[in-house]
Amino acid sequence: MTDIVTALAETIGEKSVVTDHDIVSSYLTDWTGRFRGEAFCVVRPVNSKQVRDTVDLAKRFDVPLVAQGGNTGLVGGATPVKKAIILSTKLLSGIELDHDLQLAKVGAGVTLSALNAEAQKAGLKLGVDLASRDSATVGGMVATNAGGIHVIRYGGMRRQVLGIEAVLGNGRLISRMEGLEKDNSGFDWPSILCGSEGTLGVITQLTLKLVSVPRHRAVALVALHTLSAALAVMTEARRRLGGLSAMEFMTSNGIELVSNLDGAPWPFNNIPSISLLVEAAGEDDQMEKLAYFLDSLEDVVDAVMAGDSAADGLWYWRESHTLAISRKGVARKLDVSIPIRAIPAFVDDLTHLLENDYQQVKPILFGHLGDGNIHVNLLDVAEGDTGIEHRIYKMVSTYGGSISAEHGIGRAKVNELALTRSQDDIESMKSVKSALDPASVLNPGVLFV
Ligand code: 2HG
Ligand code: ZN
Repeated sequence: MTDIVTALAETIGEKSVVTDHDIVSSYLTDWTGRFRGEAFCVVRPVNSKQVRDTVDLAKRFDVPLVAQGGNTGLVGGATPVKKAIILSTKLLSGIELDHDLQLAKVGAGVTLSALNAEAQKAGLKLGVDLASRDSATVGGMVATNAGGIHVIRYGGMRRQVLGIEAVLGNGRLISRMEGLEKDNSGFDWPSILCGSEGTLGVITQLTLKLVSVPRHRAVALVALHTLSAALAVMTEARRRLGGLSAMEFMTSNGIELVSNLDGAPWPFNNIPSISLLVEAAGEDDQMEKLAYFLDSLEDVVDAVMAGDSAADGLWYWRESHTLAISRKGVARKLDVSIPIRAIPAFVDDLTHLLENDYQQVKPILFGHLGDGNIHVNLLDVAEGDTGIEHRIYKMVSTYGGSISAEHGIGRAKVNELALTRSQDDIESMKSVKSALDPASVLNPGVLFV
């Protein structure tokens, strides 16, 4: 009997099916190094027809199919739970821009940086931005409904998608690529597929909205004593800082780790308990506006500012967190959403829990304050201890938050979903899954148990 690898090679061509052990193994570990999987081969389709053929064969041979973009996910969502075919979207790489309508038609495997490099020529960019921009693909960003650093201004990935093409698990090709701003002719496929983590369909192409690149920006790094003071700055910024485009917070543990990278000197004499990064962007010079805004604030211990290209120097402190943490070990990554007003109380409770029951654990908290999104990174958790995550997620649920703000559920949180989604909710999601992927070939073990 023909095996799946031979059938794939015969159908979509040997060149598109990789079996070389070293190459295949580079797809089998997630970015964090925490999740590993096994694969029969890696398929690299160059068009939607090859994707469809791959899905059909996965169904015929009853073999799981896992789509993978840049492999930058942090919850193991693109690393097979059961031995699978990995479908790499990397060669789905077309980019077509409509400058006047500010739209991009792109292959799912286009990286965010590649899209922005093209869009930049016309003074445009994608509204969503994140530190893994050089590797993260737009298909993966839609599949996980990525958020990033400018959600406060432009919204997350869901808000950027005007059209989608995907091969569903049932083998059907959905193509709604026209980029219609208005289309109420039934279910909205971008909404259904956004955040579905490769469990309903393989995204092949997208029509994305672009935004104008603001001519100027200014960034301030603000030293504060407390998170409540940071929330007060945010409330004021929302009210009075017209160009507000980012509001990110960091804590002293994280700044210390980034300092150890020796990439730049920390701009203050001391490391404050809270550092807030505030960015304003717009058509006119932003430095004066931001300085005026900062001057009007109480509770600011210290602040430094940088404009335009120098702003990246301050962003360095925020964007190097993930790397600096990974240099210290494999962290438990709890990307949680908390109702904004409850953030200080939640962080207090979390600190008490760790001080009382997990003294050896080193927490690093940072994230997108404007979105109520805290990246709780935990280093030095005892191997095999899942109780710590469960207790924190339970705490999140008592605050009315979500156990995943922007990274997804993946494999990492699959047993915790019921903490912040009801049984009716989960069963209804499962019904959608079995309608669109009846044989359950797409990414089994991710999102649902
Ligand atoms: C970020 O905001 C990313 O930098 C990664 O979402 C967060 O490493 C993390 O926990
Ligand atoms: Zn983030």
